[in-house]
Amino acid sequence: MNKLLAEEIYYLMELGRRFELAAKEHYMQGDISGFLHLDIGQEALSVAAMKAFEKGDVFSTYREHVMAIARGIDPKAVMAELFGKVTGVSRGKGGSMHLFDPSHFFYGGDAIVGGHIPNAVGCAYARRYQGIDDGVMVIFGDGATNGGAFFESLNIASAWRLPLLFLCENNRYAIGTEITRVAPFLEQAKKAAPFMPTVEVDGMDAVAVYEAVREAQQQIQRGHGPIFVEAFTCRYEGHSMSDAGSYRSPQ
Ligand SMILES: Cc1ncc(C[n+]2csc(CCOP(=O)(O)OP(=O)(O)O)c2C)c(N)n1
Ligand SMILES: [Mg+2]
Repeated sequence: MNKLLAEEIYYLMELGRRFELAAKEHYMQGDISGFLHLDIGQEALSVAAMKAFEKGDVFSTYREHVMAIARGIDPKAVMAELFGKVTGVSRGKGGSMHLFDPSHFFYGGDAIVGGHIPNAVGCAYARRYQGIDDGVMVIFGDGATNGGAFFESLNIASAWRLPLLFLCENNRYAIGTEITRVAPFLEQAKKAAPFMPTVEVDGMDAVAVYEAVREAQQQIQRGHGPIFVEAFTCRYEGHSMSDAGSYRSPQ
């Protein structure tokens, strides 16, 4: 990675952290209503994945403010969306969980855990039909891999060899549930392994994430079908602003 890109990634991580801290403050003051899920701790993963996957379509979870900013969406439009203003990226109708901007090929933000994965499968199918080969990336948490929509998506994306990059942000928790209480193993890539190549990476290492996502995008662009990247990360805050996070030790 060259110095300029490394500096840009660091700048975006720092901007993302400050954005999230400002959002937290405004939430506590009552300026922002509804749900608010902060990305604090996971910025290396969010920023590096976006910078690596610069061209192509992106579908994400509700923990997506930093991704939207790293995608190139104006931070002011993201913050305005949290405030429910018409100047927001989704015209104030989406809120924190539904940042949506087709001009940046960024389709959310989705409040339904795993609900956006089949949407990304459909998009990958459409893009191949259209002859556009940039690829599609879908980002989801470890908890989403326990849902039926996830397995159905692995199945059909694999059967049809779709240009789809599955990116799992494994922060070990689905709200207060530690992943190994509801899955037989920590590594969720094992669920995808029968269907497609899998890669595991340290999600706290921006350079490693950048390289893994870039390489994965090149693979799907070659028409070899989908690929699964799992990045291990850590959210430092509670699941959302309504979670005190008392079920975890500081360690
Ligand atoms: C279908 C569905 N079931 C349950 C919920 C409630 N819910 C919201 S977030 C969440 C945890 C998801 O955890 P994970 O996928 O690991 O993402 P993370 O929040 O850790 O980024 C749950 C169960 C939901 N929004 N949608
Ligand atoms: Mg999780």
